[in-house]
Amino acid sequence: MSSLIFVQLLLLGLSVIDTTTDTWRHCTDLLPLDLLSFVLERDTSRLLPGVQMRQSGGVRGVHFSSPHTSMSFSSSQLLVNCDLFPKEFSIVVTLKATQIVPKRNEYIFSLMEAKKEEKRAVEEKEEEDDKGNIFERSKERGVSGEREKKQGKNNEGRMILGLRLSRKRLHFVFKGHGGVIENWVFRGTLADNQWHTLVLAVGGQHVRLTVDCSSPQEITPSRHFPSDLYIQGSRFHIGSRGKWKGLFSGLMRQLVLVPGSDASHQICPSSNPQLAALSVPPFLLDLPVIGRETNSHLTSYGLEERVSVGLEQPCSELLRGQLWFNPLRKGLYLCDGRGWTTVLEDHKRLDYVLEHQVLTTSSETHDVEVFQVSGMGLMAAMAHRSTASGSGVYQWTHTGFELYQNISTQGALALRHFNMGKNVFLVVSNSPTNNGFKSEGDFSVIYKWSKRRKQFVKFQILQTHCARDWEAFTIKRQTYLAVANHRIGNNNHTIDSVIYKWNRLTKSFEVHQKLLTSGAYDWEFFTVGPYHFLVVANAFDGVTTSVDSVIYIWLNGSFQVFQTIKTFCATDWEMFQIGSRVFLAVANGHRLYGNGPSRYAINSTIYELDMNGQLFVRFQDILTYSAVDWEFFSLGEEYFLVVANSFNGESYSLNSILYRWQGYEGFVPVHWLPTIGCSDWEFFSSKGESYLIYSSAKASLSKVFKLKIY
Ligand SMILES: [Ca+2]
Ligand SMILES: [Ca+2]
Ligand SMILES: [Ca+2]
Repeated sequence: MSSLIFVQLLLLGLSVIDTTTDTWRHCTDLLPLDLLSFVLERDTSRLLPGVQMRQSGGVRGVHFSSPHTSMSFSSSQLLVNCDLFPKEFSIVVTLKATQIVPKRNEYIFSLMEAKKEEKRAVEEKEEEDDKGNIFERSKERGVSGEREKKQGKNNEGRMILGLRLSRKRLHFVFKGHGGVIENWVFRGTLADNQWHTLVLAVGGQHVRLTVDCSSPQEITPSRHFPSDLYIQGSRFHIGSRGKWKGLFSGLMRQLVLVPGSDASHQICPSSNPQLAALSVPPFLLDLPVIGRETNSHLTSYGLEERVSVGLEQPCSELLRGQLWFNPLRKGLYLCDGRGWTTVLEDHKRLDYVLEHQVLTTSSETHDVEVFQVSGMGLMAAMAHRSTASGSGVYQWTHTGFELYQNISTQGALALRHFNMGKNVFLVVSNSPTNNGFKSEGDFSVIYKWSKRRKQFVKFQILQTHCARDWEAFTIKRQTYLAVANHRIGNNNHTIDSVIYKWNRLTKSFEVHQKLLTSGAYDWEFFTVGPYHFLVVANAFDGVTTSVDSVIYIWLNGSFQVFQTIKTFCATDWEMFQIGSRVFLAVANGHRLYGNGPSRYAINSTIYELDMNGQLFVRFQDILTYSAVDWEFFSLGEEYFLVVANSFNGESYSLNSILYRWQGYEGFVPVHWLPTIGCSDWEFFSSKGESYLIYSSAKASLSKVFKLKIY
């Protein structure tokens, strides 16, 4: 890292550098960051203040009614674990701006420094001279490389970078070398009341602006974009620079920051270049058809002004003819003077996620399992940490899960149900060793459901070592159990995990095969055609979290190595199929870097089975925050993955993210679900409704979400 920066500084011809630069971290391995979705979707339970949904020319965008704080967020929420802005990147914007009055500047977005409390007298003087707006003093002399002499006001945080629009120009403004504000200018009228998609690509030697996928305007500035643009403590403001002055007055449909590459190659050519899309917030995507073909006079303004957006409001005679768009339900409704009638509702699609139940548990929970028991209906078993009340079995009722049975456990980490014949079993691991060296009590218990007593009763005890997962499967009508032994004592991670096989004669599970694992965290069994696979998530070998996880294949009665895949504190493998395609997703927990702090914001990867090569190959990387579980499910014709993000390096309260399969583009985020110390997600259905439950390893609660489909 440091030598790379050094070479770049030589190229830039700089002689004086801040010596802290080489300890600052660049943002690397970043995926496209959808800034607009991030602000709009981070709270799906309400419509954000300061923003309205509007439609123009049959296309939806958001209008900013104020520079509200809801449109602002700390850069560290998206640019995690790094101090410097990416030195190469592109920005994709789709907007529609009406004519801007001369000398007015409007900000599409900005990144502002942290506010500084103290001001010096000298700066106060300068501020008076400045009359508050440094940019209006800029004289644009040429196409490129405008240099701002004055520096901004110190008391309210200065601009690090921003994209602003004036009547006939687009300006990319940033803090250049030595803190001098640079202003790169692209001529051309974008504020013409038409939709446009812009890609501004900043590279090492040049800057390119592509408008509507036409040939780009390129400038070669005399001074490059800095490779050491410090962003710690800074905030993004979408549609403004955090104040009324400069508020963007048009409509915005897309705003994506793409680190490391020129996104025009990803979105162009396009069949609809003015609306070429990389990532558009889901609720702006669906285009309601409202008689614009039939009555063209009404199209442009009259009708648009009559679409309101938000949560339900009363429909009265006053509002007759008013259209209302509900972003939560993604429905369009018409007020007939007495009530709302449905104009359009999106069918058979996951539209929103409702909190259905907050279940208070006796202690924190490491694992949850949902299953059917005949005569009882749907049940959930939860591995609770506390010894006092042990773990719990819950029964599903019309209001949600209710505690049904306590199971005596000590530091339960994992559980799994399985069926043999008509019998239901539950295996639970105990790990009191989790808190120190203490080997007694480090075992797992298999319970069998007693139909007579309507309880789980103890069936068999197996010696395990801080067991993190149990997997049950059948091969040729034989039942097997695999345990992921995490460690023995505090330090010994490279140990045997064990495959047990059911013996019909002794009516017990017996050791079938031992496999050497490194801090094993999860087993996943799956079958493709005639082949059976078992994959282990290896988390830690005692030195590093960067270890090989192993996919085994069943050959001649035992598992043999099929493929190894490098993982980083792997905690979960999830296999799923979409059509005939076979995928395997790993949840990566964290990466260790020498003696420095661990990185929790890292990629988790989805692999796809290449049938010809007979290997799993990388399909998509997804940025996760100490991911501990993937859960795949399908609803109607759609496929989803939800990730359990557990920790971002600072907090356990963060969003788990629900991704939707978009075919060629892979999985894209569609819902942000607030969680605390999320340890597991499970999908289940009951009476035609679909639900997700998550458990918390940091709070004594679990939450059930209902998935609404229209
Ligand atoms: Ca598993
Ligand atoms: Ca999983
Ligand atoms: Ca799960």
